[in-house]
Amino acid sequence: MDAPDAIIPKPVSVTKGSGAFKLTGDTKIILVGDQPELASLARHLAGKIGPLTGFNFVTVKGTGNEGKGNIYLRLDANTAELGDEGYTLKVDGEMASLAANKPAGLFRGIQTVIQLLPASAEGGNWSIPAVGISDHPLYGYRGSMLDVSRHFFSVADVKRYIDLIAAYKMNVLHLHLSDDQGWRIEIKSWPKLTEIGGSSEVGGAKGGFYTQDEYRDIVNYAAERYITIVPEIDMPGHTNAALASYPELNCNDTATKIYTGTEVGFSTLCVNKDITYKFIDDVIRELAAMTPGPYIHIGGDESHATKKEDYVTFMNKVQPIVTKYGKTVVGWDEIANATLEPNTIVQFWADEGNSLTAVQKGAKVIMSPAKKAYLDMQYDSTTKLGLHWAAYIEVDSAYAWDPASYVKGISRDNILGIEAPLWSETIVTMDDIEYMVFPRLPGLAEVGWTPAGARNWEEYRKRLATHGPRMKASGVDYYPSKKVDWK
Ligand code: TNX
Repeated sequence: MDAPDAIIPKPVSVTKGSGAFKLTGDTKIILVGDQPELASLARHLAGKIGPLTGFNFVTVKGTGNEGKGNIYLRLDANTAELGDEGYTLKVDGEMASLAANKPAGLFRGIQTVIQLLPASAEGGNWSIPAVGISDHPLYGYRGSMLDVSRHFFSVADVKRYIDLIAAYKMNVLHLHLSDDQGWRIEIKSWPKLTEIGGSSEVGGAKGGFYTQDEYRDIVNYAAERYITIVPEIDMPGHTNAALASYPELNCNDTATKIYTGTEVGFSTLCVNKDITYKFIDDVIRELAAMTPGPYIHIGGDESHATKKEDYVTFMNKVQPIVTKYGKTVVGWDEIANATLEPNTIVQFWADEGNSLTAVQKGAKVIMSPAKKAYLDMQYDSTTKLGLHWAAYIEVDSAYAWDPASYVKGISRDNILGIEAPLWSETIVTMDDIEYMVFPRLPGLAEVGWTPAGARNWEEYRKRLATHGPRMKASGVDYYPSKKVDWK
């Protein structure tokens, strides 16, 4: 299969030309425009294709008329109709020109350029096939979630995860920063959250947490890849780590014990105490101050230990705290039972009724159906890692669904985008992450990028097969599904 036919996610329009542009040691990356972001985009491209090809790509500013033999990166208002992440790419026998209205579009286009190069080249023939591409995403929110609470993952692991999802043009990483088993973000006004609540994880190992500087480092690393970090503090349930850290957050003023199991639904903040809202205000204030992105996720799932009326009272009090600090609320679908703030976003995971209620209340929805998008679900009954309470999800099942017709009554206009969460009850190492996430994530990235009418499993599985060597070259331990004839 020719490289232009194998791009994931599938571009909106691809026209193949004849011939190819051969990269050499003399190929320059030429930046057309004065915007400072161009330099870091060029560094990103050179940082990927330099080590791949062994060439040292010199980056220079130019006019665009430097002629053949070069790769051009250009910010161009003429591509505005393709949106903030759209781009055009023109490759002929002499040069490659990437243009976009915004830096994010150039970053997405760079991923296409990388995929047009072979994963390895015999005889050093590093050529980009002649092609014209015009491309832009269907949904503005295309993300994945990493549960760093059940098992903690290092800053280096999170950065690697960011790189892996960036290659498939995802633009959101949701970090599940607190749960019963661990509190993973430093809050300076409540230091025991990490001292006690961050000291353990599922199975009883050491756990860990991100200092505020480390969190900012993750945020910046993601931003350089045009990825927004969405931090989640899950509440009022899934809060044992906080309840173990501070007795006053419990209704009986007694701290709970550290929890290292995997049950859900047993913990709750004390909804009727003022200190609870002081605590939340402090946490959200500090979190908002270190989060440039627009969203703060307040969880709200499986609060089985909270009375229903208490849950509604709680969510009605907490949403305004988030908006007070200038952020938009995101919550799991149960939050639809509360009065929703005007911009609150609801993340569908299990309950269609809740999600329909949200839409009826005017909320936008993030589609994360557990039966399709949950990366912790096992592929089949022989998979050693993962769970299967929602479904077994083979690679074809994760791919072959349409967010805009999955729930009757929720259509394109109601949907902000899609997100594929990886819960980590059974996930301990980066290798575990890679095995569960790949190869399903590229398909889910395409679900968010490419219109459903342009997607079909039989065609996609052939494209995915050609990504085997690419994943291998990146050291990704993917699950070699029998549904794909791997190359
Ligand atoms: C349900 S999904 C949960 C998580 C678990 C997950 C395991 C959601 C909002 N809550 O607490 O980790 O199932 O698949």
